[in-house]
Amino acid sequence: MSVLATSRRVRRTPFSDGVEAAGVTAYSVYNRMLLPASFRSLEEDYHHLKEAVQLWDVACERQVELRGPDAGRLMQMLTPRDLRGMLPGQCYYVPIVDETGGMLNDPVAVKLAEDRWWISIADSDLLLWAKGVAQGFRLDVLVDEPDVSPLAIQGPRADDLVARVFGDGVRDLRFFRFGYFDFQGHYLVVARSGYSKQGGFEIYVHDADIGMPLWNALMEAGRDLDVRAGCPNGIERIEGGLLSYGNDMTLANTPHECGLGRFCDTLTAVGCIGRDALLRVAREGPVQQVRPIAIAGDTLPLCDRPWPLMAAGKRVGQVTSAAMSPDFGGGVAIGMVRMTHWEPDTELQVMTQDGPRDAVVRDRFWIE
Ligand code: THG
Repeated sequence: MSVLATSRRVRRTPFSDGVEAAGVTAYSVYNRMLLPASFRSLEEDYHHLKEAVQLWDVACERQVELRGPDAGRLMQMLTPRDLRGMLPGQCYYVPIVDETGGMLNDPVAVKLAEDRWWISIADSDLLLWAKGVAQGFRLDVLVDEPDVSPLAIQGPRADDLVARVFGDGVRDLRFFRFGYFDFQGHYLVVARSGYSKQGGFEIYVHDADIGMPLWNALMEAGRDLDVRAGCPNGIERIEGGLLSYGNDMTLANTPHECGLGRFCDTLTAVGCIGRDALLRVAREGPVQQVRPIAIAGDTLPLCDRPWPLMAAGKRVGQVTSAAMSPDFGGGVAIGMVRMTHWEPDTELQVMTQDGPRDAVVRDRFWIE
């Protein structure tokens, strides 16, 4: 047992007071900011997320704001997803790649206006890359990190809870769309999105000072819905196949290896840095790819390091996220598997720090 020493380098969030009052039991660090990792236990939090509604302090999903006449041009330089059809009010999940086609980040792009975007980033310093590209190409755009902190409301009762605080209008939001909704005179971006498959919203809390008033209002309004503090749940997100940058993929992987080829319009995303490299990848196809992996047995150690995947004594990939699933009875995992062994039903062995386990490649994740 150890404690996390905090300092200015490990930033608190506008919701940290609420998270502490709710009894957070573990933190991670993400974009140099606190990210709650557990409240009661991974399993209890999991069941509650699937049955009720939770508030998630995901302020660590920092925004990189692009503002100015060249904002759209810069955004398209950063991603191979074709943004030409994207309208203000829409969010897109976008791979961000470097000049070799390596994954730099996998954020949600939020188009506020033609000349104003937020990039809601995963755990890497995308601000520095965006500033470098903007300066290197002499673009007319401001790139900075605004005072915007996402608060996610996730779970089957999310619609009822958010409607009580922001009005019934939020019920009409479609997936990955956002609108502006009033909270105490502040018009906040509220999107139907979030890092779970249980449904819900993300509120982009613009101005740290309203963080705790909003947190408290949601807690108060949801008392009879059994609202609780929660956080992205390691079991549920594996069941849903949601990738974690830095864990399931890194700069060493292309989007196609990550199963994100459907978000790459390499032929039409003109201007994208790394487009030539991705054209080659798209033509030849990846030689390894992310796969759902089922692991046999009743227990699993913490997957805090890559676990080699073996077949006939040879390494054919690795598992990078794994947990015991209460609902699916067994180990659920995300792995990167070489093409010789990525067919569904291929039997493998996974080398955990507690010894080998039988594993099998699946044809789909557990939650669609
Ligand atoms: N929300 C916001 N910012 C984020 C995340 C988020 N930044 C960090 C991290 N999460 C980025 N990674 C992801 C990964 C998956 C999804 C969103 C962000 C996601 N995927 C859906 C899926 O795979 O089912 C939908 C993808 C689609 O079809 O467009 O939601 O969660 N603000």
